[in-house]
Amino acid sequence: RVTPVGETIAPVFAPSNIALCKYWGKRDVELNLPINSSLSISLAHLGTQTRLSVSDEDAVWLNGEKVAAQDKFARKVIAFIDLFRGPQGSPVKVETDNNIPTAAGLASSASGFAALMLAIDGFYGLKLDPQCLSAFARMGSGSASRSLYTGFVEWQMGVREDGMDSIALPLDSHWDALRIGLVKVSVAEKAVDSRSGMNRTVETAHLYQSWPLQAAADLERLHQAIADKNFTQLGETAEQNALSMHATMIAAWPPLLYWQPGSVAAMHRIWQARAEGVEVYFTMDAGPNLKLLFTAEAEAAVKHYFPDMEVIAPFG
Ligand code: 2P0
Repeated sequence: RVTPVGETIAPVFAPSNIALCKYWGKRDVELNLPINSSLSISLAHLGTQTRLSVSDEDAVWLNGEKVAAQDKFARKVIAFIDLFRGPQGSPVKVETDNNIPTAAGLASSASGFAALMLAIDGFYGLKLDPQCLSAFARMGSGSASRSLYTGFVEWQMGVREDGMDSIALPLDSHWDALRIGLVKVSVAEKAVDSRSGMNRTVETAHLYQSWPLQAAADLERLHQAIADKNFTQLGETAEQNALSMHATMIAAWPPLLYWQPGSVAAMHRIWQARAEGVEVYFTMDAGPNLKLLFTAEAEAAVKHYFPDMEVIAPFG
C-alpha cells in the first residue's frame, strides 16, 4: 500500500514501438509472460503522455475526454493502479494523451501502459529501477515492457515463473538513416484484439509450434543485421517474421485474418517496388495497416509508391 508523494506530478512520456521480431503467444496469460523474446524499435516522439493527480473519485481521461468508469479501458487502467496502491487506496485522476496519429491505426497499449507505469512510479515515489518498471509495465500489456526505452529494444522472454526476468533492455545501437512508413488501410476497430488473438492461436493452431523456432532464428538475424548495419537483412527478417506470425493466426480456429484487401494490395506494391530496385520491406501487427521499413536514401522512391504514408525517423 502506497500513498502519493504530492498532489500531482508532471506528465511523463513513453514512446510507441513496432516489433521487428514479434511477441505472439503467452506462456502465462496472467503475467503476460511470452513464449518468445521479441525486438522492437521505439517511435521517438510518437506515444503517450500521462499524468496522475489526487482526486475525489477515480477518473480516467483520454485525449481530453472523460472515459466512462465502466469502460473496458478505464477499468484496465484503474486495475493496474490498484496493483500498487491497493484497492482501498485514495482515488486518482489519470490524464492520458496519445499523439500517435489515430489515422495510422497504431496500437497505443504499449506506450499507454509504459507511460502509466512511469506516472505511477513518480506519483507514489516508488523509485523502481528500470528493470522493475519494465516487468511491471509488461503486466499491463506485454509490448509495454519495450516502450520504456527509445531506439532498438529487446524483450527477453525470461525463464522464471514470477516473470521478474521477463524484461526489456535497450540495445546500444543507433541507426540514423532508418525510416518507418505508416501505411493506413483501415482504422476501423478490430473485431478480435491481439490478446484474444494470440491466445486463440496458441490454443488451436498446430502451426504455432513452428513459431518459437522462427522467432529465435529471426532475433539472432536481427541482432546481426543491426550490428552490421545490414538493411537488407533487417528488412527481409522483419518481413518474414511478420508473415510467419500471420501464418500462425490464419491457421487458428476460428481463423484470424487481420488483412483487408487493401493490405494485400499494399504488399504486392511493396514486392513490385523491390522488383523495380527500391529497397522497402514491411511489417504488420494485429491489424490491417502496414509499417514500411526503408532508409533515408530510398524515401523519395518509396513515396512514389505510397504517396500518403507518414514517415517516422525513429532515431530523430
Ligand atoms: C508485438 N503485438 O510484438 C505484437 C505483434 C501484436 C502483434 O504486442 O495481451 O497489446 O496486452 O500482452 O502487448 C500486441 O500485444 O498484448 C503486440 P497483451 P499486447 O508488437
